[in-house]
Amino acid sequence: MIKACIFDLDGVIVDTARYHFIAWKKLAEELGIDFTEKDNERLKGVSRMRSLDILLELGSLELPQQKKEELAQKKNENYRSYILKMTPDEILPGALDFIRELKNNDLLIALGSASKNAMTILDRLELTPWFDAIIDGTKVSAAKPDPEVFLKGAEALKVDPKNCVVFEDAEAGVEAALRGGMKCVGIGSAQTLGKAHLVVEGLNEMNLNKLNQL
Ligand code: B16
Ligand code: MG
Repeated sequence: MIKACIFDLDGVIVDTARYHFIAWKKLAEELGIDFTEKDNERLKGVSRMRSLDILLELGSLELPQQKKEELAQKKNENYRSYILKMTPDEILPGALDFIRELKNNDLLIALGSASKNAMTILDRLELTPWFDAIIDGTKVSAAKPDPEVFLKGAEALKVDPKNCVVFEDAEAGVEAALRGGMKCVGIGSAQTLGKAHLVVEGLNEMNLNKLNQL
């Protein structure tokens, strides 16, 4: 029986990937690295530092830790200049309706995101009050596919992992949910998210009926 839903943020509730892309692209240009939208796909669901490592690998650049921290901070400041301008119009289709349906039926909801900017984004989207628990990149030490972020979500909600469903757009996130003993709905293509119990294109395709059939 499903008692709680845990949502990833980027790619599930909102599409921040384009802002991440603009900010990483600017940094790449400054470093003389060629960085395409296809390369950006590899950064989805991955932590900020790991994203920078992937970018540097693309340019065959090796830098000392302190320099890497400076660059990650620079990228984040640029990225934040975009997310600070976000509005509730940017909530992905169907997300708010589905959240509303869950709450109307007494299900609990949590956020399980790798982003350290998740609170800012939820506030900008005016979604914060809907969440019973928020676990973001500031509260976890192990990145997806480690299940830590989702297990902490279940724990905060006081719900057994087997009664939780995770919504995820990244392959590593699907794996994290399954490793945590939870049900998982993949958001995106069945080709990459095939291990999930169900794959849909977006939350606009979800409803309580489908949830209860998982
Ligand atoms: P930040 P999610 C992830 O969020 C993004 O998909 C990923 O591209 C980003 O690098 C990561 O958050 C860290 O974000 O730089 O804001 O801490 O999909 O787990 O909600
Ligand atoms: Mg994501």
